[in-house]
Amino acid sequence: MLRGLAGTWAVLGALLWGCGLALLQGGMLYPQESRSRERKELDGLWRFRADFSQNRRQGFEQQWYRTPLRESGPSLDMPVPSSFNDVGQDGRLRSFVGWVWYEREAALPQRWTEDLGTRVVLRVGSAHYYAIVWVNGVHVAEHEGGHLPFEADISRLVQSGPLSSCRITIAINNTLSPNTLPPGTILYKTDTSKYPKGYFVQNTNFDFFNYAGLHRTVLLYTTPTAYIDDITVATDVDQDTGLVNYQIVVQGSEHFQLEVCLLDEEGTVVAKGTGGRGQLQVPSAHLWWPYLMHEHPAYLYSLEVKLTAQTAAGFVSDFYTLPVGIRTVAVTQSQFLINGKPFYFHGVNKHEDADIRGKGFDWPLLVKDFNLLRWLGANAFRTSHYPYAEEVMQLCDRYGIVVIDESPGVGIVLAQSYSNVSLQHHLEVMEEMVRRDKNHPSVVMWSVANEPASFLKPAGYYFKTLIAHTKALDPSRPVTFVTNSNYEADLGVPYVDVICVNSYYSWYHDYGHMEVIQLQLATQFESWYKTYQKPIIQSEYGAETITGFHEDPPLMFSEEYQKGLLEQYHVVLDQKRKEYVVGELIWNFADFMTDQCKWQFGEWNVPLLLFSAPQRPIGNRKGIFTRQRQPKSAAFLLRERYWKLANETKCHRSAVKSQCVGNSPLTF
Ligand code: BDP
Repeated sequence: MLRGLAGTWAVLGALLWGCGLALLQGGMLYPQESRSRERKELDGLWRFRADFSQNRRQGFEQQWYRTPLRESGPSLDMPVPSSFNDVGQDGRLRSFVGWVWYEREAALPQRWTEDLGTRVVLRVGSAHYYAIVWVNGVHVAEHEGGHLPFEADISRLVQSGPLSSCRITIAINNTLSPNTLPPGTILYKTDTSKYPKGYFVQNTNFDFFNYAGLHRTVLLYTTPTAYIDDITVATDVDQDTGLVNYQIVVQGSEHFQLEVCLLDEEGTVVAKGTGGRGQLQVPSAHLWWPYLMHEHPAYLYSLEVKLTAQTAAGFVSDFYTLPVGIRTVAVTQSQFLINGKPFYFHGVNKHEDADIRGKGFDWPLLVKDFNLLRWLGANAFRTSHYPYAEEVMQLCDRYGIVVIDESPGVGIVLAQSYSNVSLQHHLEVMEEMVRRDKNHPSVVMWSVANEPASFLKPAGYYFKTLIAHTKALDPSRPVTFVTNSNYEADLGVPYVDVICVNSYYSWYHDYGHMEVIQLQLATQFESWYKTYQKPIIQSEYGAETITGFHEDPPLMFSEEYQKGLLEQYHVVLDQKRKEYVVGELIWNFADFMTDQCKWQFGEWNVPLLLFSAPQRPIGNRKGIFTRQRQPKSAAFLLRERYWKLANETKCHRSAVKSQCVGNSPLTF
């Protein structure tokens, strides 16, 4: 039986999506080249300086943005995209908290500076956490939040005189407060017998390193002065006809025409339309199916949009092509449906994290990760615990990897982080996130937070408001947050569509006692289901493992223990997935960096010799792959399981067979 509102997305979503859009001001289309648009990436070496002054404000006091950075003091070479923390040899930079300054010159093509019909935009993919941007010393943008893009129209600046280049300065501050997302606190240590004057540290309540810097591409792109500002697509299916509802926002002209054209993968036009809003009908549509669920997963159409607009300078045209996957998402009391078929999430939680570059975007790493995901037979991941790079989402669309798209709402555990100031910011972050990711067919659910203290009194109002707002922004997708609270105490779960629950049985308690896992896990599922009658995803489970550490019978931290613990979970998951459990996501895809503390290893009394190079006694080792993406024993176990699950839940047996290439664990 379809449950209330949740079950009606497939129908209502298509009708209501226009309402949500009204809440979103301005678009954030991925910058692409087209007949009317150029793009110039500014990746490479930037000049860099960390402001080590006592109050971290010397850069503002001396106005470092007014002149080239080399004139106000020494600077370093800093690669972009990359975190700044791990590339240098200065230990102070690794744990630096405060303002850092980036700068580079960008050469400007003559047409960009002379053609007043060209709009030049500066776009920053991700600057963690707070950023201020100047072009030639003029303030052009400010942005809060480290994981989502922002941009500034700099046409006037670069077209104001004969310029062949411009100087871009970006100041970034990684300081977190109880009201930022994620939250954090600065702790001043005032005991002068132990700490120098003004000494402070930053505390966080999340388990990953607070890498900072310019993490994604910074670029310049152009559009005509009248341009396609935003496109929103919501799809539906009627019998075998695909319905593509579209809405287009134009800026820069009141007088324009829009033509839209939907092309299949062969380049054949399958539907056409005109105007800023409408529905395209695609008879015998190829649906967008998840990886391993269909013989042709991830089918993408192309929506070509052409704008012809009247401007003071005459008629201009703008072209933008959006990949479109036709699919539906719905939730029942016990199922998650994609295209009306039960979908079981078998996948991973990830982090944007790697050696040296930290959270910096890196194509080889990205492609390696997707190859590993497909090798594993994973059909889904959660963007734990913040939105990932846009290129990641694009690959998910192309490969059929289903995404639970999570906001940076991680570590919301202090009462102050439930204040109105925090809530207002969280609502804005959800707006930015929905605006950026709304058109990805791979995104099937929004997660507004991870493991908040959802048992605290203000959590009820907070999550009610946050989830309602997210649904208003996008009525076409279910909304959740990931909980580790007790089912009786959780005040946020009444508002979610799918219950996502994390547990670490026999890891954070009952150390070494894997024999209790089945009972505890079954009780967990039954309690949640009895209370809410909503589908459940085991959104995290796992164990820390040091590659090459073997103990049989299994001991904690050994490869055998990680495998054994997972196997205990799988027994219960196999029972409950026949009822209402709709997914399992391992924690974690790969080992990742965390703050230094005694927690990760010291407390566990693991022999020190285990930490000889290349192992380091830091970081979270719950990966089924190492940080360098090499498999631990558990990866092979999961691989066998995921391919088996795919085989059971596929729509067509041939679907899996055709993709079961190489040395896949399945036999036919
Ligand atoms: C969960 C968190 C995750 C941690 C994991 C762990 O959601 O971020 O890394 O535990 O402790 O509570 O490994």
